Amino acid sequence: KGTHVPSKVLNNLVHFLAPYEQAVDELKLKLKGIKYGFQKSGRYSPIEFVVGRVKKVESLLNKAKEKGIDFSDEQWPQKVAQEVNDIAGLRVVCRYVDDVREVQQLLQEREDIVVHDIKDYIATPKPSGYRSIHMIVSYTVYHGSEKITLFCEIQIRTLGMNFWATNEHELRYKYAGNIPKDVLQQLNEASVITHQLDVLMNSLRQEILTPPPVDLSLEEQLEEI
Ligand code: 0O2
Repeated sequence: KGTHVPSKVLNNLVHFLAPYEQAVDELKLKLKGIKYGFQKSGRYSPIEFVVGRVKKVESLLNKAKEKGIDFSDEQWPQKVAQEVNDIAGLRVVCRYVDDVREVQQLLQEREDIVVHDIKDYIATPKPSGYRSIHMIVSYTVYHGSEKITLFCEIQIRTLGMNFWATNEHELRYKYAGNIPKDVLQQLNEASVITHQLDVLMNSLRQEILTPPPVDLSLEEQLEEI
């Protein structure tokens, strides 16, 4: 919609995005591997679900333009790969805030991804009320005969933060970025309530992870006396 892009540029874009598609596929599988690993060994998984996407062309061209990179620029691919870090985006959604921190820790310890930057929008939410951890990492794919290292963005957030962000994103899209004041006010309130819910639920996590009191048989109770 809107932007007219010459077909030669579009062809180059498809080629440019291919390794990012591969990175998203591989990382999605690897992040899901964390969840399955916990589950297979009968442990509580800090990950509820994982999703991933490659940035839509329209959105990519707009973001590049915002950063002063026009698609007519010969150096477009190199500059965009360097400047736009969320072309490959993964999202890990957790139940509790402590799980978010656990996943963050697990990812920081891995050897297959290199963490370049962490934006902690949980400690410091965006003015919109948005909360999440954004990790900018580099990841290497073996694509055809090439070895390519790319930037990827991994977002980690709770189910509550995800619920809020999904609604806010849709409203921002609906109003083309100009959300009316009263709706913004409601979103802000929803963000505060979501945070309160996250804090409350996080204390339930302690309950869940503490084993239930042992129900001793009558014989065992007698032995304990
Ligand atoms: P798409 O393509 O539709 O998924 P920056 O340093 O500003 O470049 P930052 O702070 O990581 O980078 O955030 P940026 O680039 O503004 O946004 C990256 C992604 O984070 C967004 O993708 C959203 O998924 C999420 N995000 C950031 N801020 C908000 C927010 O206020 N509300 C919501 N709902 N999501 C947010 P896009 O831009 O939607 O791209």
